[in-house]
Amino acid sequence: MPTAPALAEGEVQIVRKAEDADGDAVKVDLYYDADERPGGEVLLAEGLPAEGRLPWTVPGAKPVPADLSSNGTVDAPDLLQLALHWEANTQAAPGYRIMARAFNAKGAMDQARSPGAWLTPDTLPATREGLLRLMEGWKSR
Ligand SMILES: [Ca+2]
Ligand SMILES: [Ca+2]
Repeated sequence: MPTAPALAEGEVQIVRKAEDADGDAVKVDLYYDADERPGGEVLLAEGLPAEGRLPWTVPGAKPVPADLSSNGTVDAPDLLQLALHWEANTQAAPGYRIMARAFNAKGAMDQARSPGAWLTPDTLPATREGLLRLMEGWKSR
């Protein structure tokens, strides 16, 4: 689960680990939520084992080009573009949070939402996440 805002550019891994205080068997249901507010969650999978990972293709996820200056390469002008718009477009990107519900055999239930969201912006966001993505693109050119 994302613990902070993270760029989703395709498939992600939803990692879960549920524990029961007195060792009862636990089953987990996973949901996604397309906004910040609790409610309106959509079921992804139910009755999963307490521990494991689920690959998920985030709706609308696509590769985000790091070449913001459109000169064909990831370079210093892209960094300047990012700096000029720093944190101006953070709220615009759609994002998905994950919610997990865990049940034990006695019917006890607990739930948790991911603190962070997987973001699916159209362009590289001028945030820490965008900067990290830009640096990855710069290193690998
Ligand atoms: Ca919601
Ligand atoms: Ca460039």
